[in-house]
Amino acid sequence: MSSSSESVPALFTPFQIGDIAVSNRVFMAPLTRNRATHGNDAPNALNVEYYRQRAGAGLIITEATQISQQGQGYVWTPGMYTAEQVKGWKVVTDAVHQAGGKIVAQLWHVGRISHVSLQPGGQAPVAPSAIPAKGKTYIESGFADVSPPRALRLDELPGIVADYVKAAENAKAAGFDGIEIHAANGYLLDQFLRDGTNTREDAYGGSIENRVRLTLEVVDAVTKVFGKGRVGIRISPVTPANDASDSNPQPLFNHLVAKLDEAGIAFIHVVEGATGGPRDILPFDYDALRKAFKGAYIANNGYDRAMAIDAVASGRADAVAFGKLFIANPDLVERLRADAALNAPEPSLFYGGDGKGYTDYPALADEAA
Ligand code: 8OZ
Repeated sequence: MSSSSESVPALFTPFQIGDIAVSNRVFMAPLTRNRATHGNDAPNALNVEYYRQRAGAGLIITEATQISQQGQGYVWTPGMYTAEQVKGWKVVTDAVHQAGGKIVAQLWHVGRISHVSLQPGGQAPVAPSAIPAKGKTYIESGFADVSPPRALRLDELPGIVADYVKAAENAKAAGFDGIEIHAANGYLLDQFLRDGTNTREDAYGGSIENRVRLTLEVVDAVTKVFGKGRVGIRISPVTPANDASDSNPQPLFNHLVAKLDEAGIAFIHVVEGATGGPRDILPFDYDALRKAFKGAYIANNGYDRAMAIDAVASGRADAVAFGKLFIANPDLVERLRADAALNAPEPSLFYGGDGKGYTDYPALADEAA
């Protein structure tokens, strides 16, 4: 190996993720910020500035974006189902591309993690089974308990898949480089995957083969829109987020990832451990997923510079997605490359509000000025 290739860690080198060429392997994780336009949940000029500032990421994965009103669970999260939302996103993707970045949209249905005030007609949120989650959501008036869900009927599931397809078509029209299916963190697809939330007795519940069915149908359907080289998925095999649980996650996720490999999609994005929390909450063999999948493996959760450099250098991951560090450091790639000091994120400003704690974190260049 030449000395120059030894001096630049692979983390900072270009990579081809499916059909998407990225300039480095420091990715921006999806981050819910609740700053879409009030009233229509369309991205706005403030959101454009936020993403433009972070275009140095090898790949930006947008904040979770609902595929339908039924798929919304928190106030002021952006959607991908109206013309106004697509128009707003187009300005975001243009800005990121102009700044040399790449961006995929994370497509989201919250399932039971919602509140009647956010649902069409004030109806109950939907879920695989009518099992309420212990937890809170955030609505216009502040934190509220999530509303008890109703079980989706078998004849409603094609409509859910159709909503993903429509959202994928919209994401394509909005200029995204691809999409990430959100199948993590206890939202709808994860509720189908894991047996703590799925007690169905039809073809979508019971066996592992049945519980992965809806996720695989969604993957198959959106792949027809974007092509398999521009589709990825986020999973979180052991996270307890949103009251999620499974009695035996290793065979479940081994099977899912083997099927995703057959589908030939571009990447799996894996939340290792408890989302935003301890990495070692439960034993799980992530390398088994890595080995079962020929596409790219994006690692996430609690990585620092040394861990990320090691994960990519060792081949354990192709890229690492950073969340909180990207909130506070718009030029995170440059800072990590230079081993420069990092700004600390301000958690009280994560969800909702204006540019404070959103677009006002300084880049190194601003600090020098
Ligand atoms: C934090 C607050 C609200 C939603 C996730 C989409 O955990 C989220 C989320 C995170 O995937």
